[in-house]
Amino acid sequence: MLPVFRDAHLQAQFEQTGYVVIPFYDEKQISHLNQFYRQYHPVDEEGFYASTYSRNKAYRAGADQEIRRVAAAAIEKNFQDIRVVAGSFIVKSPSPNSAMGVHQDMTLVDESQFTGINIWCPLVDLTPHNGVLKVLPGSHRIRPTYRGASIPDFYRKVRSEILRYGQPIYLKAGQAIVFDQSIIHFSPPNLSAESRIVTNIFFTHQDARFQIAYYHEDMVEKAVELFAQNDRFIVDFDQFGHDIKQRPTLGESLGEVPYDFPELTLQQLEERYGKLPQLTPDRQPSWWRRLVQAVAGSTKNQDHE
Ligand SMILES: O=C(O)CCC(=O)C(=O)O
Repeated sequence: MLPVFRDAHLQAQFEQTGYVVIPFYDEKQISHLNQFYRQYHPVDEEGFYASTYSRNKAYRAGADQEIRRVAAAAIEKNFQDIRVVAGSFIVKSPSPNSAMGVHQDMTLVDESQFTGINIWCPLVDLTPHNGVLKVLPGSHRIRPTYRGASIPDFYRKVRSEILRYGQPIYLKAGQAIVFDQSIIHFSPPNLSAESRIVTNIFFTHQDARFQIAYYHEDMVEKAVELFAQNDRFIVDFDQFGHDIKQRPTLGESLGEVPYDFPELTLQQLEERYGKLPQLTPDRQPSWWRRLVQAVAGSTKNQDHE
């Protein structure tokens, strides 16, 4: 990929594992962003909620602008030749229903040349109980795909195993994980007493153009249709939180490519990550059992930035 980190070691680590951890906000910035979020949300939404889901464009745009403004110095310090596309809040209010299932983020750029990257930064310390992000290291390299809420995931048969392979990234407030959007990731529910507020900033190389993908399962030759999008896409796209599985109503169709992503098997997963020990039912935490039930046979149905 074209380098985007100023530090060559971070760039190499990012390419190898699909993520790195960096210091990002200081205490003043954390406190400011908390207050900013609270102006819009004196009361949190139920469970998992991203500002990109909101139908309120003023809120989506306001969050975007303020998060970018506050993060500008840290972005400048760490990255080069990039285009910052969107900032958003991702919040998990305390609820057993706030888990985010196993997924990769939707395709947003031409990944044969570029990488879509998230800077995901919590405003609270993460613990095993408040919705820590878990990643499958190196999974961005398993195979190239097009991804989107309408497109079947290539790892759909091994979702429950992936839940066990996931590595928690215990960030302190203000530390960020910078991850390749194609890494497989998920997060357990927030079972603590406080909301887990995160800012997410999506960026890519300055030369990348946006494209999203939609799956035509009704066609005889199953196909993925690509749609070019302009730079306002993430803020302007209304379908994120609502009809994300429908054919996009925004953007210009670039035509179709065949859908051809072989499914990941348990054997392949074990070859990469080693065999898992047997898990007896009494050793399964209750949130894990719920998450397994929730993801069994389903896909992440609300993609977002
Ligand atoms: O905030 C979370 O817990 C999950 C976020 C996530 O999966 C994403 O940004 O794609």
